[in-house]
Amino acid sequence: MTAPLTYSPEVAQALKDGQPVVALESTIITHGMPYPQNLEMAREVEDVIRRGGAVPATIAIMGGQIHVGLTPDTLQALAQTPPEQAMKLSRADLAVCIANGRTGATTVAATMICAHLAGIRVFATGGIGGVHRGAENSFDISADLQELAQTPVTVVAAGAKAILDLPKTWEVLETLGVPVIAYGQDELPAFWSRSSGISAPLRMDSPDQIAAAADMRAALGLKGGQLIANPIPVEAEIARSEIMPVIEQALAEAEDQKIAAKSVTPFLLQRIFELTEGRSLQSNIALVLNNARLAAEIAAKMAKAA
Ligand code: PSU
Repeated sequence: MTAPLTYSPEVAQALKDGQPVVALESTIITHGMPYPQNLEMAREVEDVIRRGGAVPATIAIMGGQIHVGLTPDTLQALAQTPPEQAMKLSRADLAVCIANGRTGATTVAATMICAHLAGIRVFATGGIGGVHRGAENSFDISADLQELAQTPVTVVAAGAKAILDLPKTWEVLETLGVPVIAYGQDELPAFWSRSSGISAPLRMDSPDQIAAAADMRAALGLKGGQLIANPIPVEAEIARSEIMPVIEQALAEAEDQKIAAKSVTPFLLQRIFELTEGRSLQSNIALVLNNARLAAEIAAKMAKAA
């Protein structure tokens, strides 16, 4: 039995020709942003990748298949699927969803698995999952971290989402042996803000360096990927001093309402959206586009080196 992969014609051709391809996830579409902004973001991000000279491959599970590259109609249908009708897939539930013919959106972890199966080495998203605040009691740690430790895909994100316990997230990544590389600055970014107050373990300043590091990891036989922490553009950022109280309020509400497990992140993103009157969503979209731009450049360097 082989993995049931269905490629869009554009992605199939690019992979066959060794052209640069960038994977994109679908949980950000179904669970991370409201309609219609999610659809606009998904379309724009694909355009940014095309303008960067690469081919976008948005990944989602439908009809017992892993779709790698979606048609415009499928993308629209996915963006309009209510979150409760699409499974939020990570490593644990990916196979169940495919085997049972259900519809599923891939998180960072599941997208990495599918991208690797398809032979795609670069993936752009907003922010990875990580160690949730209070994890010392809840044990809520995203499977995204383990995935970065075992699947060889370079993930471009604006850091981990700032709703998380960022210092603990970086500690776990270090323990797991994941290279965390800040792009163009010495400090780790914090999703909506460029700064986190935490210095980055590694720094790189060009797509060339990132592509070379990925190739070297493979040459050394080291498992796993690398995380590129790309700061949000200055004009789109929400300062830390401004966003932190909002995050605190959303977290307190989540605790009061006993929101748990996979619902925590979507709940917090939605509350922060309401509390910032939509600004957090504008920033989120801007950082995803910025990550897509860099991912396309990295994919181009990797394709050239191959
Ligand atoms: N980036 C965003 N918004 C999102 C996500 C990423 O800008 O909603 C999704 C990714 O799919 C990531 C998931 O894997 O959030 C993390 O969810 P959790 O914290 O439940 O592991």
